Amino acid sequence: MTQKTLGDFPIAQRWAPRTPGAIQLYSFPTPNGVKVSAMLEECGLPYDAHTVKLSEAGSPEFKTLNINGKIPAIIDPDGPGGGAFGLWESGAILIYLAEKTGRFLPDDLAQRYETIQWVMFQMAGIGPMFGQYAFFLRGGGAEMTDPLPRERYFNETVRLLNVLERRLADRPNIMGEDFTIADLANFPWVRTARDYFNEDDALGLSKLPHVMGWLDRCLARPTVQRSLNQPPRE
Ligand SMILES: N[C@@H](CCC(=O)N[C@@H](CS)C(=O)NCC(=O)O)C(=O)O
Repeated sequence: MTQKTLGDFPIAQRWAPRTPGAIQLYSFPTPNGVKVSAMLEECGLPYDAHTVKLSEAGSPEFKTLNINGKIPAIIDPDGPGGGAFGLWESGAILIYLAEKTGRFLPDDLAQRYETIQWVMFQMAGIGPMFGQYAFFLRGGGAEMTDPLPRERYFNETVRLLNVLERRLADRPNIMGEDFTIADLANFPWVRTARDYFNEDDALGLSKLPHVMGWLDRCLARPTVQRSLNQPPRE
């Protein structure tokens, strides 16, 4: 089978590569987007950051790369086997980049799967629950008079934050001494909760010192700082 090149991906016509040898990132600096830009920065991998506005995620051009119509997505011109390789779902991208570089995912099998477990905790729990809470607090669902959905997602958001608090009570990072993709998956959503959903300490973050200390340490990393507006909002 012939290997794909970047030119075989129709999305490259809409968002043109500037550095064709670099990983192409199609994204927006939302929490899901920042997970991947932070990982690319941490790994020191060269990348072309293409701004895909959320209104463009469902466009036919973007869906040629991600049939699911959501950012982030990447094309690695030097993918498995040497050909160009497209990938979406931020958790899958984190694991892929970790395996590609040998970084931020422990080699020991038990530790490796425990790290992936905390990535899945974010993908299946923190991301969807915080996202739905945001929708019923600030988005289209805020107009709803029935308090049930807002209360349900609020309770789940608080519960998940408290799970992280217990996990971080006796270790600096989710997996212990080492900073891993478990931290990279989780910190952007916790940052968003702190900055956008915690008015008057509604989520009780002031009572979660371990989560707040961990978030500050994540955000103090220069690589993470560089990732927070990648790709630029325009
Ligand atoms: N599970 C997906 C979620 C991706 C996602 O929800 N992306 C949002 C922005 S954070 C998006 O593209 N929204 C545009 C839309 O829904 O039209 C991932 O982690 O990659």
